[in-house]
Amino acid sequence: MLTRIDHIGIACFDLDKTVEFYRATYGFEVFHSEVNEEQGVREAMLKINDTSDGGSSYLQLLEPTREDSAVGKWLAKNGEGVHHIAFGTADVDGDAEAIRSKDIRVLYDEPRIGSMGSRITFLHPKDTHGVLTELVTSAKPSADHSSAEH
Ligand code: CMX
Ligand code: CO
Repeated sequence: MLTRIDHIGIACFDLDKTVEFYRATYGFEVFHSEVNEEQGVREAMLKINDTSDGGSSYLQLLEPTREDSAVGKWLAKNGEGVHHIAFGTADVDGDAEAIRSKDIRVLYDEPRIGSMGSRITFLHPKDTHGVLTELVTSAKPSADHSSAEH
């Protein structure tokens, strides 16, 4: 079950300048930052709030590490802006399979590693009314306690 907006992914050309914009304009601070080579991004997670399912909601600021990455290609075509939305779930495997059975393309056979050790997968934007959609199960044990047993 999808129980929160885990994050909104925002593509930018310069992560440090964009982080500074969000800090100076809204007061949001970096909660976590990392490079994910598999996804081809340098990213900063800005925590917005905790959620009633035991998880949290973030903004995910994304700078490509290479031009041929998903974010690099998207930026070259569209410029900066909202790149994807991510829903949080206790059971990314089960939810991805349920969605796949509705003939919506799930991009990975098995979830991959995302921010902060989470497990992630994506739905093809051409099958979701134009919105690149990510599903996330947080690595944090206290998060998503509504859990896979349902
Ligand atoms: N939102 C909406 N539509 C998108 C899109 C996006 N973010 N990215 C691509 N598209 C559209 C394109 O506009 C294009 O449409 P048209 O054919 O009508 O022009 C179509 O999808 C194909 O796009 P493309 O530029 O040829 O790109 P690819 O097919 O090579 O890749 C996708 C598209 C979704 C498969 C790829 O972006 C992907 O694998 N994304 C998942 C991984 C990812 O985004 N990682 C970065 C974030 C990591 C994280 O969140 O942790
Ligand atoms: Co994301």
